[in-house]
Amino acid sequence: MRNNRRRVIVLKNYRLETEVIHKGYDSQSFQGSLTPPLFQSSTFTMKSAEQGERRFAGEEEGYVYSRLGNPTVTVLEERIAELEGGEAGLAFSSGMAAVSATLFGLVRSGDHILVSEGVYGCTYGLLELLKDRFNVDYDLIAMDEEDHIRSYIRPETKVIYVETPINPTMKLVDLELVCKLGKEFEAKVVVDNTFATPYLQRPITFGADVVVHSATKYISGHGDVVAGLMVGSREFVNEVRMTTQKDIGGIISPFDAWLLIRGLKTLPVRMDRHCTNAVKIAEKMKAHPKVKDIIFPGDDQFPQAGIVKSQMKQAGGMISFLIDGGKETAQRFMNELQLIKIAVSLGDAETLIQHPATMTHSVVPEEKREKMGIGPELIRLSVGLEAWEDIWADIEQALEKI
Ligand code: 3LM
Repeated sequence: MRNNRRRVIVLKNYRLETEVIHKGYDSQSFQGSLTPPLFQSSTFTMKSAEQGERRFAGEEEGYVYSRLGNPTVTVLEERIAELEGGEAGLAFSSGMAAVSATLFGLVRSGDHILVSEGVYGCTYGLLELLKDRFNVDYDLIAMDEEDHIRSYIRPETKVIYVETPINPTMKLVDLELVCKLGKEFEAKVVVDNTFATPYLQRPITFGADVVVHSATKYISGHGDVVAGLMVGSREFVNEVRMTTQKDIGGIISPFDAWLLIRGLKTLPVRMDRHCTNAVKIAEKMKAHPKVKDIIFPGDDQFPQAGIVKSQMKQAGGMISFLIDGGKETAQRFMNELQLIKIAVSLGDAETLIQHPATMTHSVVPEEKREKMGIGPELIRLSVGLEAWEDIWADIEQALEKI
């Protein structure tokens, strides 16, 4: 944070569990306030007209207007950059604001984006919008085989965009492989790290250029904020800050940034519990005769278990599963739940359940949905922080009723 008071520069390289609590904030610069102050101010006063001129000309550092920067938001941006291992961070009003500002910052008319076969429904919507209105083409492809990926790369391919784990099919993308191809073909690799969070997976350490997040999810962790984050090189972050973010305007509110700073402090402890709860629930589900299949990266028979091992610290807190009987049975099962809430979003303290084909991914045309692996039998569970025995008891009683 910029401030005239005594500033203690902390040079130590702490571990992630420490940086989620301390990075980007020096309490002694702010009258000893343990928590970063909330600068709930739209604008910043100048000492003189000349100072205003210098700040607008970029000749003097300092805050001007909260669409261009805000001290509370700066703490969050420095913190997420450190956690992801990138040079700089940028906060947004939603995950989609982060995804759209990133893509608008990277592509021009005539370019091509290579996309993992399966992305969040509104990211798919954005790709369609880019194609229809801005002449930016894209291909959704399985990214398991190197030769298959290579066969889709063209001279116009400027971005490789992946989610891993993919929402909601839980397929993984090998980050080392896509980053290698990105470098070879000079395409920027963008990774949506929402499902894993930097605690479980750090794409930049594999060579990714940009990481985006729906901070609405695990980073907030409490279901009370809609926000997005992006991390990349200082040059790219500055460019997005001063172009696609400044002029399109999807900035985070200082209060929401403050809530995310608070949420981030407990990210590692929350993630540990989400992950251990998910392992327990997945084991129980797998053994239940009414569950046709589970798709969970923590399962020892998960087909991409090798990728979990090579790039994730733990398998995460999301489980997708199938029960026989199509949409009607899936909905009947969901309606029988008592503790678990039917809601989109994920990563909250509360266990949430949703039906992707009719909810989060309903905007994706059926034939593309099927290709992504999102059929009417698929149900997505965001395992919360409750006692796993209570979560399982609720699932079990609902399964018994169908
Ligand atoms: C959901 N997902 O329930 P926001 N990237 C990923 C996401 O999962 C999401 C975004 C970006 C869900 C939201 S559906 C109406 C609710 C991997 C969001 C976009 O703009 O913060 O919602 O993030 O899967």
